[in-house]
Amino acid sequence: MQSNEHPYSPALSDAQVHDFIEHGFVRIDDAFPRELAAEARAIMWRDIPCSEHDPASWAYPVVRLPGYGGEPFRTIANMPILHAAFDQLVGPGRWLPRDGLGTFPVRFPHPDDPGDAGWHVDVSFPGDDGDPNEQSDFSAWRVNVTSRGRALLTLFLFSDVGENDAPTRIRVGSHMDMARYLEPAGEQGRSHMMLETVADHRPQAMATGKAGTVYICHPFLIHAAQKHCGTIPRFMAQPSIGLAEPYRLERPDGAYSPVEIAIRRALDKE
Ligand SMILES: O=C(O)CCC(=O)C(=O)O
Repeated sequence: MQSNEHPYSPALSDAQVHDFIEHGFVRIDDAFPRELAAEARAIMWRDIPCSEHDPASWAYPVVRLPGYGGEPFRTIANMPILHAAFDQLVGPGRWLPRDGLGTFPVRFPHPDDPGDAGWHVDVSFPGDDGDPNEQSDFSAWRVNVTSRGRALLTLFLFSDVGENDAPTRIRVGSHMDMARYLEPAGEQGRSHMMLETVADHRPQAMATGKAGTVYICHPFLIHAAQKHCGTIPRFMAQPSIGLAEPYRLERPDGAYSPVEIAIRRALDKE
């Protein structure tokens, strides 16, 4: 496991950091090599119950593959440009490097609704009333205003994703609305959130790009999957980046990260 104790040189320009604070995400092209994306897809096709070369066999709108560790996933998760960006957005030493990437929702061109395309943020902790033996039941998991347990949401594109290829939909700037929605719930945060209408006035962006593109998102960014209307299956991982120490909305030394600055701005703290 690579350590993140030594800061990298900056990967993002000041303008990109500013955009991250305002819009809630930043896109990094060529964050990892296309060749590694192809290698990873070949591994994943072995676990998919249909044939890569026979579209007639694509019987499902979405197949969720379990998390992958090992190569090439470990290398992709730990590209220096990504670590450098995490340093800039979260703070050196404040986030946890990953061994691999989490689950992959692989989306296929298919007439059926995928059934999992609602607007949401990813939940990040089980809550004190959760059954410790049922940690895999995410239905009661929570999010709070300091994003306990989650530094960032990331979207790693493993196939070329155009407008028709089920790009993840993003409500631009919705992380600000989400911060305001979470603040009254305090430390315990919220679960079972219905976010269809939260930030629905915001413009939408699509997480398109070539294989090798990574979107780094504020943990409160409201996003949604969508039906695949193209021709090539879409491969994407959406791992969370964990926190090495909690985010803080009050720091005596004023050393706020861009993630914290966005939350503070939403709450009129700066
Ligand atoms: O597949 C996508 O585009 C997004 C999926 C997603 O956000 C999720 O599964 O939580």
